[in-house]
Amino acid sequence: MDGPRIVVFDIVTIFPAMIDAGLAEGVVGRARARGLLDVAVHDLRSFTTDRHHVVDDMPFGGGPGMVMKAEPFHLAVEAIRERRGGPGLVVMTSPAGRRFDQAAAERMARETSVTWLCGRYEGVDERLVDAVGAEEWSIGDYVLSGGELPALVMLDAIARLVPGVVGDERSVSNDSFSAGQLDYPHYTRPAVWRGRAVPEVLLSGHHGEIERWRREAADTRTRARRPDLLSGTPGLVEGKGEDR
Ligand code: 9D3
Repeated sequence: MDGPRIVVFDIVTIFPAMIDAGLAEGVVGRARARGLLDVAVHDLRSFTTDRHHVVDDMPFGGGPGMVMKAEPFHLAVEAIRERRGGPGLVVMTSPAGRRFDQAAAERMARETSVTWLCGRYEGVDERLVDAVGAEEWSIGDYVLSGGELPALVMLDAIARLVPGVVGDERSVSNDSFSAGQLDYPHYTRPAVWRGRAVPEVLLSGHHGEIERWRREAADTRTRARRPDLLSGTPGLVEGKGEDR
């Protein structure tokens, strides 16, 4: 994978506690504790200038729901850029954004810093995206309640690519090596569990045969479950379909 670059993440949200909770544990939590990642969560309301800390307003043209105001996000991005000493990548979470995938994670992992602006309600004033030079990204075709979980998903995928964040570097290079096809099935003790036996070959000690069995099992699975991965449709490997 690439060298140690982006270790700086900023997230702007009206629900900072939601982000804090998602970053406290696991691989990312440990990487923060070890000083490998610098993650700062910013409460959008702290960038409002009115007494009631209003972050949303009615949509021009009418219609249901509320729209997030541009100015608090703009002030947040200016403050973050000042503090980080550079522009960095700004990501606006949006159901109308490009679909985030492993190729996008690898590209973002080469940035010096990434800032997420988490949308809520019906979305954010369209003028903000252009004003701060943000990229709009979605995590998939299902309806969520806001951009906080998507920001955590993207951050996690990117953080894993930062050298040292995942304890065993072999896991990361294995992910990259097997990109574009599903993993083979895994088994652990006991060898027979509730009447179900582990495939014989895995107990044989014949490493060549085990390798071959795993390759074939992965291939069978991929054909059955995700034929799209084999047909050159946008997928995991950079330069192997992703074009937008
Ligand atoms: C028909 C109008 N809806 C768009 C699909 C309105 C709408 C639904 C959900 C507006 C905002 C949201 C909140 N979702 C996000 O902000 C979001 C999201 C998502 O819902 N799915 C996948 N990725 C993302 S990134 C941000």
